[in-house]
Formats: sequence, structure tokens, C-alpha cells
Amino acid sequence: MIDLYYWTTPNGHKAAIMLEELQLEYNIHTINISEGEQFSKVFSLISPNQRIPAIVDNSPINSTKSIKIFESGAILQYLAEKTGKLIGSTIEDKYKVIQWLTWQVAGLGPMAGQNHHFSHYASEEIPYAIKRYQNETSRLYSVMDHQLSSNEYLAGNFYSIADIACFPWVRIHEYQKQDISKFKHLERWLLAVSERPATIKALEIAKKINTKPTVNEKASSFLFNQNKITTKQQSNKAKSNYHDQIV
Ligand SMILES: N[C@@H](CCC(=O)N[C@@H](CS)C(=O)NCC(=O)O)C(=O)O
Repeated sequence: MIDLYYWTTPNGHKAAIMLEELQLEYNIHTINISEGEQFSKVFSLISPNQRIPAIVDNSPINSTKSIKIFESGAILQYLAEKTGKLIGSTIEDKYKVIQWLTWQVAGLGPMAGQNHHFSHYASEEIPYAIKRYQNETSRLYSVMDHQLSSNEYLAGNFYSIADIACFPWVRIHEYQKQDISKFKHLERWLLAVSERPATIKALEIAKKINTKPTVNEKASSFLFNQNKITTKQQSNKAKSNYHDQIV
């Protein structure tokens, strides 16, 4: 059984979609980042960066000890390697997947994240920053669009964790002030990924968990005001049945 520490954000969706694709059994432990649950002591032991998602695999291959993993890219790669799925079947394909996965976690995620911040949450409007991150998001969309003009999926003609990593960040294109109709191949890919049963299921679960907007005034006061690791235990909610195994 796998424990998924999750909230309904793009990085959270990646892990949930992957678990649904693989049809692995998992328990969801919600970490409401708008309520500061990411700062709890117990969650910080699993995810020292105090960010979701994270997993604990209680039955890893070749080990009797459970394994904790944080960082969405590492989670996707771990689960792909555990099952031998969605990572390509040759070394060449595997590294095509890893390249696009790395591109997402090091590029699209952080840049689109800053786009969200300056376009929607910043306490003052900074036109230079808004333009900078919206332009960079457009450029990254065009990189995917170009790749998808000659490949069905990002790493080639097979679905992989690279697609799972990028999808949650592209499905909110309007929020990123992007006109998806300008990226025809990306639009075709977006529709194909959004119609996969695992994607539909993971997003349905998300809707049941969080029906409210993620960022309210209280949430912004700590989400956008962190300059060091938070040690204060703001919530006990993340104390789970797995407490004994992870402390
Ligand atoms: N590089 C990390 C980023 C994780 C991340 O930023 N998660 C956000 C939600 S999408 C979070 O937990 N935010 C809580 C906070 O900012 O305090 C990953 O890919 O897992």
C-alpha cells in the first residue's frame, strides 16, 4: 500500500494521476497547504521541503523498510521504475522520458508557478514580472508544441511520466494567460491526456477533496511570506496512522 500526501494542485495531480494509471492501491492523506498543514512536524519528516506531493511506499521492491519520497519528479520516476511502466522500454526511450520530466520540473513548473504568482497573487502589480513569466510560459508551450508536431507524446510515440508531469500545468492554460488555440499540437495532446480514464478519475477525486479556492487571504499571508523552513507546528492534521513508521 502506498500513502500519498496530497493537495489538489498541479504537482499533487501528477502523483494522483500516476497512481491511477498504474492502478496501485493507495491512501490519500490530505495536506491542506492553505491551512499550513505542510508545516507539520510529521509531514516535514516525509517532505523536508514542506511541499506536496510526497509518498510513503510501505511495500517497496527488494526491501522490508518503507520508503519515503518527496518531489513530484522523483515520485513519478520511482513509481515508473517500481512497475516498469510509463518510462520507455529501451535505454534511449527512458532517457527521452527523463529529459522531458527534468524539463518539466526544472522549467515549466517553476516558470508557470511564477506566472501564477505574479499574474494572480502578488500583493503589488509588477508589469515587468507579469510579462516576463507569461512570455516564458508561452515559450515553453511552444517548445512542447514543436515536439508534439512530430511525436504523439512528449517523449515519442508512447505515453509516459513526462506527459503526466506536464499535463496538470497545461490544463490550466487560461490561468496562465495562454491562448491554447495558438498551439495546435499541444491542444491535441491536452485533449488526449485529459480523456484518459486515469486522468479523469484523479481529477474527480480532487474535486471531491477541495471544493473551495486554494488561496484565500489567510493562506497568502503564509504561502507567500516564507523565508526559511517553518518549524512551528501549524496543524496536527498530517499526523496519520503511519506516524509510527515514519518517526
Ligand atoms: N518541486 C516540487 C514543487 C512542489 C510544490 O511547490 N508544491 C506546492 C503545491 S503545487 C506546495 O506544496 N506549496 C506549499 C507552500 O508553498 O507552502 C515538486 O515538483 O514536487
